[in-house]
Amino acid sequence: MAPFWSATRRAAALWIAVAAGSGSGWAAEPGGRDLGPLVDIAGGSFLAGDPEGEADEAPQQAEAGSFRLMRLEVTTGQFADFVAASGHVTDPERSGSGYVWDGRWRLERGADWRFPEGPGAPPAAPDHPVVQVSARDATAFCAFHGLRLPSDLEWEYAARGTDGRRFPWGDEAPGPADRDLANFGSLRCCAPDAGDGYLRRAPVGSYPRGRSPFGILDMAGNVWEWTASTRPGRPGRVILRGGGWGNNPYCLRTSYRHDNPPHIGLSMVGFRCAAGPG
Ligand SMILES: [Ca+2]
Ligand SMILES: [Ca+2]
Repeated sequence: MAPFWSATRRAAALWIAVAAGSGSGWAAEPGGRDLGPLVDIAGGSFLAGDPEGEADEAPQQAEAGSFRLMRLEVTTGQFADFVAASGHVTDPERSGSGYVWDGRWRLERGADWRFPEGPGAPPAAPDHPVVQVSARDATAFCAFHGLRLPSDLEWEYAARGTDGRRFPWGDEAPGPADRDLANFGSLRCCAPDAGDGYLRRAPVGSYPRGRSPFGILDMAGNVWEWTASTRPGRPGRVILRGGGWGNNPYCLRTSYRHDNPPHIGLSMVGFRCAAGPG
């Protein structure tokens, strides 16, 4: 039996044990929401990087092993079930604040995964990608389900496949006539734009035309995704991939990287889990 399913049964048992005392006000589903499909990705050689990108995007042939990756970003609902079952307290909850974009990045008191823009703003929707979770929180969620975060290399392979395409759907950046490819913004950092239907986070899987060659959704945009990899030359900084709702297409490229410390949460950063080698 795959570790994912056995982990889900473990989650169900734990939910029964502790959900009654969680007191979060969030409705956790008995047994826990499952994580949706994990896509089988056969290993192979692929063209990584982008000749028009940053210094660390020098084109090169790379080798990826076989693994599996969630088809969708982890949702707030799935994270609520995890919290109810495990009692996990996130880094932003411990520190008392998370980073919010409102024309600039600033620490907002009380911003957490339930209230990503702060306690005075609307709560997160269950079908939206969870945000205000640190790399450590993301790692804990994946481990609870018997999974892990994807590596930097695995993430790029899953986003672009073997042919060196610059975006999950092909080489062309999304333009005014291509507003159903991804949820993104109009400045490198940052300018939210509702032309694609959403100013901030969109329900996961809202842009099927933007799927990767492996059929994985939202690899460009919606929320940045934590990886398991640290940034070479920047000790202690964890690589993020894919761009988010406030970033322009330059940051949505399959080879573009950003990095952050592992203990902070932001309103534009989430994750998805991997398994394997598959
Ligand atoms: Ca948008
Ligand atoms: Ca994403």
